[in-house]
Amino acid sequence: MKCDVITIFPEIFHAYFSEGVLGRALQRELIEVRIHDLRDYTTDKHRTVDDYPYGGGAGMVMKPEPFFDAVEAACPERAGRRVIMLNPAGKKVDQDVAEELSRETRRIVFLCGRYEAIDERVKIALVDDEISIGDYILTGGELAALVIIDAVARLIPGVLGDERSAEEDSFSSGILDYPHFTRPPVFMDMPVPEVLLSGNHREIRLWRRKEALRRTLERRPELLDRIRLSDEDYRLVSELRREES
Ligand code: 4GS
Repeated sequence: MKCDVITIFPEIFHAYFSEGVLGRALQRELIEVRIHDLRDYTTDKHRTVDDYPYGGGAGMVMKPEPFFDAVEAACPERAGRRVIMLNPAGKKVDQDVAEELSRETRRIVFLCGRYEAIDERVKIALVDDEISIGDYILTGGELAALVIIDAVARLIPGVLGDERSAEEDSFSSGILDYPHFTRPPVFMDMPVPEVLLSGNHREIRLWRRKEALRRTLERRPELLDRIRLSDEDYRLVSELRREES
C-alpha cells in the first residue's frame, strides 16, 4: 500500500502513525504514507486554502488550485494514482471496500476537506472515487482518511504480526466475532465458559462458531444473507433456534 494524504493538519497523521501496528508497519516499510500540507501548495502570503462560496450562504469552500498542485506534486502521473476524496456523499466503506483498496497497485491519494465543502471542480477533474466512512458529519476528512488507511493497512501481508489474525477476525468471515476471555478464570463472579478451559479443540471451535452465529442472528441478521453457511452452521443455527423456544 502506497498512499499520500493531502491535509491542512499533517500533525494529526504524524501522531497516529507514530504508534502501534501502523507505526511499526511504516518503520518496516510494509506500507508507505506521505503526508502533504495543503498550505505548502498555496501561493499567497497568508497561505489561503478557502474562500467565500459563489452564490452566497454559510460556510467557506476550499479553493481548487492548492489541491491540483498538491496532487501533481504527490503523483504527477495520472495513470499511477487513484485520487480518493473523503465525503459523506461517497460510497460507504465496508470490509469489502477495504479489501479492494488493499489490492490497489496505484498510489492512493486521499484528499481531506475542512470547512463546508471543496470546490466541485476538484471532484470533476481530479477525484476518481468519493468514499464515506458513515452517515454522520465530521469537522474534516482527516479522521475518515485515518480510518480507511488503518483498515486497509492491516490487510497488507506482514502488517499484523500474526498472519492469521486478519483472516480470523470479525467480518473477514462475514459474521460477528465470538466472545473472548483471558485470565483470571473467575472475575467479579463471572466465570470463563467451561469449554474454553477444557482443551478440547473441536468443542472450542464449535462453541466459538455457535456464539459468533448467535451474536450475528441477534444483532446483524442481514449479514447472514451475504455469506454461504456450511452444513455445520445450519446445525448450530437450528440449535440456537431450539434454545430460544
Ligand atoms: C466524512 C464522512 C465527513 C464533511 C468533512 C463536511 C468536512 C466532512 N468524510 N466520511 N466537511 N462521514 N466529511 O463527514 O468521509
